[in-house]
Amino acid sequence: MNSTAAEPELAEPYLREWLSTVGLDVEYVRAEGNTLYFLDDGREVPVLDYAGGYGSLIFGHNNPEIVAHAKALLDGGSPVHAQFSRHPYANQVATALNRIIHRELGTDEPYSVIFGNSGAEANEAAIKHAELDRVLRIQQLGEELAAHVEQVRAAVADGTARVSGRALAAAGAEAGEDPLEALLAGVARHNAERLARPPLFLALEGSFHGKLVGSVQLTHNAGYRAPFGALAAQARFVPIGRPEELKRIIEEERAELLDLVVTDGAVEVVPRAFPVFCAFLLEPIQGEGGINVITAEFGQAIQQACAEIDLPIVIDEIQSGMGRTGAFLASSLIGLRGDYYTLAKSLGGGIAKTSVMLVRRSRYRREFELVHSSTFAKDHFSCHIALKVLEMLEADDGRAYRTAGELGEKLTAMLEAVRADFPDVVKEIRGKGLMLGLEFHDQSEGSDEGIRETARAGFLGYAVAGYLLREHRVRTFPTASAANTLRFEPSTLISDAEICQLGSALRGVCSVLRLQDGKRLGGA
Ligand code: 5B6
Repeated sequence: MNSTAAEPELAEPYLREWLSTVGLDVEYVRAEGNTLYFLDDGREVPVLDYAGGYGSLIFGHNNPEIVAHAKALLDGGSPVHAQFSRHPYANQVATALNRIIHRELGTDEPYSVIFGNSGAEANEAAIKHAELDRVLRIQQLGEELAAHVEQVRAAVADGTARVSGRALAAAGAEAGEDPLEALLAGVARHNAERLARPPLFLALEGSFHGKLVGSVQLTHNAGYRAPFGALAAQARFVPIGRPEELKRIIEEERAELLDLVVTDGAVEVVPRAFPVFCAFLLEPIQGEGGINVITAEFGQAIQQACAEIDLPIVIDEIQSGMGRTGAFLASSLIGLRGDYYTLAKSLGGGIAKTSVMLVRRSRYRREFELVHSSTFAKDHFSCHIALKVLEMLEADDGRAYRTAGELGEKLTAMLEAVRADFPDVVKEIRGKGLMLGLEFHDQSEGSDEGIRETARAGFLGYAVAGYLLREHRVRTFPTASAANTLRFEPSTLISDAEICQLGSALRGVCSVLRLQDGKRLGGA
């Protein structure tokens, strides 16, 4: 991975320097199953990969069945790009997704599918669609209100209604020479202020929904989000497991437009709910946040609160979905139902870059197809790979889901055993299926200066990852948002021996931390 004079290293020098500090700057030259290989003196060295492309490899690196399918597509000269033509294969992906989702959710409402190229792009499509829907709802509300103003004008003009002091007060208007004009001006002023408000999103603390301009505003980590706050709509972040906070935020932000009606000869002001919020985005299991699992109770509280204000829920299954937790959608395991779903990562079978945004038919706006597109989305190659992946997940009556669940239990049992042996080092094991996390106790008061400083700088997890790679040839990472938590997202091909290898590696690093052997750990 060293740069040469002939080939200067220009890409991300800052990131590279940092990776090198913790010993993660390795160039991998080959990959298969759960193994990546780098070269040492021309010899291939295997590394057991628990990072799994951040959850992109449900069937492992270069899965032979998927690779053979890809080769056949390329050899057959399949038309990768044929925009603005019929895409029956994209319809097949949509049909397959609907079939699976209907089975898991026990519903038959169809979901329309919009294709993209990355996870963030799928979330941006959901954000855009939800905003289009909100804008069209506001437009309809505006038209109703305008029609009512005309009815009121007519009723006052023909003497069948008069403006009451109560109506003027409700509109914050002073009775002048012409009470109707004063009322209408007060109502217009009130409504214009509400209508000028930008949309607001709800998301969870610890969330990660991507790093593009819209989605990064729904990603909780301020380091990623804050510099770009002026570029897009903002979110209010709800602490996990705190439904009362969700209610408080909704209450704090709620707004009403003023409508006018004629009742018993009087013009009255009637409040109408104004959709301040655009959507609530959430991951059923947070990845970047440090493997935080949403409980069924909190899921239900969110579902109910959103239903009360008719707020669509976007379930981001980009990392947790595609069978990783033992079900196609992790959210189905807690009975949470989304108006939208986003999927990416493993949908591309580890070789294609593809994503989808699904929106339930009753919320779908056909106009969206005219205002949203992407050159590379919905291409023949990725759609066929996605179809293959879905077929493999569903094969043998869903064997892959069962395998993910069973392997997850084995992996969890191993991680719990490590915790039981090192309760002073390991704080908690979290997650479901093949999306697991191990949190270390805080080491910022450790007796070894190196370990203490590494922990204080927020690099403990990366130093641990460097150690595991160097000493045990195991690849796993923490996240920028949860520096003490290692993540394990292997494929369904993980073997008992590979689970044991991770166990030994973790015991190794736990001993280093217990003994406060900073030299051995290495790090920042
Ligand atoms: O495909 P894309 O990255 O745009 O997907 C965004 C996204 C992700 C996700 O997990 C969820 C739930 N929603 C949207 C993708 N996560 C990617 C990720 N990448 C890194 C670290 C993470 O914790 C998560 C990463 N970090 C450093 C270098 C490269 C990747």
